[in-house]
Amino acid sequence: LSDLSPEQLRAFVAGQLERSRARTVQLTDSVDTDDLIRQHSRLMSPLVWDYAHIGNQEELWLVRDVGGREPVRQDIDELYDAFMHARADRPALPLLNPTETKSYVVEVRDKVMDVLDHVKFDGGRELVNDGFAFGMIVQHEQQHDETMLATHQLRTGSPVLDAPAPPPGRRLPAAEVFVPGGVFEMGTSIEPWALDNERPAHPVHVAPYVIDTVPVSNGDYLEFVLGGGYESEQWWSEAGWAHVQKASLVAPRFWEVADGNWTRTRFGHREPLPLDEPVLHVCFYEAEAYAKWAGKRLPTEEEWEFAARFDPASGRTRRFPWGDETPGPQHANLGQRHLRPAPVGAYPGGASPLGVEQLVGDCWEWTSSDLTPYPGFRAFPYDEYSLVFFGPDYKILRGGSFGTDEVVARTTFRNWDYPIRRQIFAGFRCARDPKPSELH
Ligand code: AVJ
Ligand code: FE
Repeated sequence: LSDLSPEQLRAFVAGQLERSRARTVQLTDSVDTDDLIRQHSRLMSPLVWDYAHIGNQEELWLVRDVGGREPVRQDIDELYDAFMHARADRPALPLLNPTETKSYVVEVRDKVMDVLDHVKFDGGRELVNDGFAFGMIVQHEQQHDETMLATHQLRTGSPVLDAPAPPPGRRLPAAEVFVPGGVFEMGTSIEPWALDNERPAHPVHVAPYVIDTVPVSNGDYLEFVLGGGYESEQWWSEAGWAHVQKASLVAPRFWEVADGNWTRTRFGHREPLPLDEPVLHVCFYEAEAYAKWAGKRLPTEEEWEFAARFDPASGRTRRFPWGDETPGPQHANLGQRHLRPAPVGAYPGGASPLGVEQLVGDCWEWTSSDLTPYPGFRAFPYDEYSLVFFGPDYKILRGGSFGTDEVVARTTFRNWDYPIRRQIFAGFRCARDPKPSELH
């Protein structure tokens, strides 16, 4: 982006804004008014809340702050402030109805396009440098679109979303990859639209480890289920075992079994469990327990990022596993192009130099790390994006899912959630310490 002329940057921003809005409109126009207002799960907002919240954040940052314009609807700020009302309480608020919501977001967007026409990208404001504020708002909308996609998955009734099947899987050259470790540059100081918690770039030493070539599949995970994994305390952490008992977990969310036939529900379709597809809708505790059962562990986020970015030939830290090019359909399953993870082995074109695959896209991957600030972290442009979440309550997820847009799916992007959450598109891969014989 730094190489673009102001006119090229303006066109790029306009294209990104348009793309995210088309997705938001698809996710909201595909259901009726009733479904927009309804609470599909206490874990989620009504879709119409996300929709207006997207417009409200855009108004706050781009119309008022960047543009210095008069507020469009200051009276509704409080309703759409995520910190004022818990998701479960949002349906009871005097929210804008779907028609009001649509005209509100359109009115905001019209003003934003005018702000974009006049903005000076090099006017000395850090918020506007390289179009950052616009990039932040595009990513905000795309992240809420993924959240709305998760709401669609929780919705009951006939299917409304459709997409072509992902590419086929393939047999892998090896189930695991040995990673020699070393020092790499973690995080970034140069990605113009990277968010505050991804910054700054800093050297990190990683000890040698072994990591799964691909995410754990439904077939792999089914063995753990059938092997009594959920009934055996020995595989679970103390907190994990307490949770599995309390929540009566017996299998990943959306799985069902009848007469020994396993099925799963996906956006309103019940279908045979696809054994070669990465497992989805498991919480951190389930991922951790599976890894222990398999004689392994979850990777740290340092190990995940090293596997995704380190090029042993040059010693350089890459942008993406496959190089510096932005993701294309040959690299990764992103952007709701397919409404499911692709089978394992489906993306040889997305392999890292070490030979690790499907790091980007398909499913978010739980890591063993808590959400903590990098050395030199500075909250920007607001404390409520990351700062208020730092601490031991949240676990880091990496890599993005089939529902993550490419504008979000940087290899430095850090997602986080509570270790009990399963409604997000999360799976995992395992890692382990090398055996002494593997170190020579
Ligand atoms: C980074 C995905 C955890 O959805 O809660 C959206 C992103 N922040 N609005 C979330 C976010 C403010 C955030 N996650
Ligand atoms: Fe938000």
